[in-house]
Amino acid sequence: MLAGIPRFESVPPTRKPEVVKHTATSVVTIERFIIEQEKLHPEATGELSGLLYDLALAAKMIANKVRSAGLADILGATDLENVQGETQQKLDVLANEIIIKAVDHGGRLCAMASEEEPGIIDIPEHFRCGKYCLLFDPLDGSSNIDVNVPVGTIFSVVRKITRSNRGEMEDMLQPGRRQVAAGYVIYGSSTMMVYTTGQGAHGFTLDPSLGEFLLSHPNIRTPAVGRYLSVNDSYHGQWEPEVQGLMRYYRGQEGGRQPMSTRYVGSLVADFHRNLLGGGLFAYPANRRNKNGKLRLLYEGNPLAFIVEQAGGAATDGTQRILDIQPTELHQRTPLFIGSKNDVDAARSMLGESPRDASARTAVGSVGA
Ligand code: FDP
Repeated sequence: MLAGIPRFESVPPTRKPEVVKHTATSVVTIERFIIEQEKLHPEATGELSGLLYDLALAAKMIANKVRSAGLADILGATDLENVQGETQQKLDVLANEIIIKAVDHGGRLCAMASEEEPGIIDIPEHFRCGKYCLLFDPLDGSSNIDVNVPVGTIFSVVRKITRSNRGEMEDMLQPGRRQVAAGYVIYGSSTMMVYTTGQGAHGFTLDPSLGEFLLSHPNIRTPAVGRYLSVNDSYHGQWEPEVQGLMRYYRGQEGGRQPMSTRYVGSLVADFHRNLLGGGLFAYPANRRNKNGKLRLLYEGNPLAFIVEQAGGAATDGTQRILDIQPTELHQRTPLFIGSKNDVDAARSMLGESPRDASARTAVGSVGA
C-alpha cells in the first residue's frame, strides 16, 4: 500500500441493504436499484453508479448484436489475434469497441484494460479522468458464438490508488479483494446482468419489450454443496495426480462425496451462472501444457470470485484465495476452482498441501457433502 493512500476494501454498509422488490405494478429497474444501493453510502459521489449504468447500456447494445449475429455479417473470425494469440471473433472486436465507447467519456474512469487489448487503454485526452479503473472481458466464450451457445461479458472495477491523473499499471494490478464492483452479463435464452458492489450479488433480466434490466434475482445465494461439476475432462491426462484425485472425489469415486453431475458448456459465464444459481463447481486447473491454466485473473477470476463470495461461495487457485492473489501482469492467467463453498474447500484441502503427502488425500473425506 502506498503511504497515505487508504486501502479500498469494500466498505461495510452503514445499515443493512434493503432490497427493493417487484410488486404487480411496480418494477425495479437496474437504475432504481443502483440508486437505492448508493444511498447506503452517504459518501458516494454517484460516479460508480454512473459507471454501472453505462455498463448496463453497453450490455444492451452487445445483446442486440448477439441476437442478430446470424443475420448481420458479424459472425466468424477476423484475421486478427489478441494478446494471448487467440483468433479474435468479429463480435469480440465489436463488443470491445462498444464497451470502450460507452464508458470512456463519462469522467468516471482513469484507465481501462481489456482481454482483447495488449496494454492499458487510456481515456482520450479531451475527456475528464475519474477515480476508477475498469477491467473487462468484452465477450467471454467467444469460440462458441458461431453455434449459438451463450456467451458473456465480465467486468471488474477498482479504485485508482496512484496520485497520477491518468491510471497507471499499479492501479490496474490490484488484488481482487480491492474491487469495488464486479459483474457479468450472460447473453443466453434471456440476457441477464449480475453485479455486486460488496452488498450481495443481484441479478437483473433484460425485458426486451421495455429495453430495461429489471431486478429478477435479488440477493443471490449459492448452495454450499454443488450439484454440478464443470470441467473440461479432455485434459485429465495432463493434470497433476492431485487434481485427478480431486476430480475422483467430486465424482464420488473417492472420499464418500455424493457424485456431482457433469455440465460443461465451455463458455465460462454460462457455466458459472448455472452453478451460481443451482450450486456447483467450475474448475479450470493448471495442466502440463498450461502451467497457470487458461483463465485470466483480472478479467475472469477476480470479478467472478467477488460475485461468488458475495453469494456465499468461494474461489481458489488451489493454493490461495483468488481475491488475495497479487497480480503482476495484466493478462496473468490463473488456475480456477470456483463455486459452492464446500466443494471449493475440498480443492483447497487437496491441492494446498504437499503433493506427496498422503494425509492430504485422507483429509478430503471430511469435506463436502
Ligand atoms: P473461449 O476460449 O471460447 O473464450 O475464457 C476463455 C474460455 O472460452 C472460457 O469461456 C471457457 O470456459 C474456456 O475458455 C474453455 O476452454 P477449453 O476449450 O480449454 O475448455
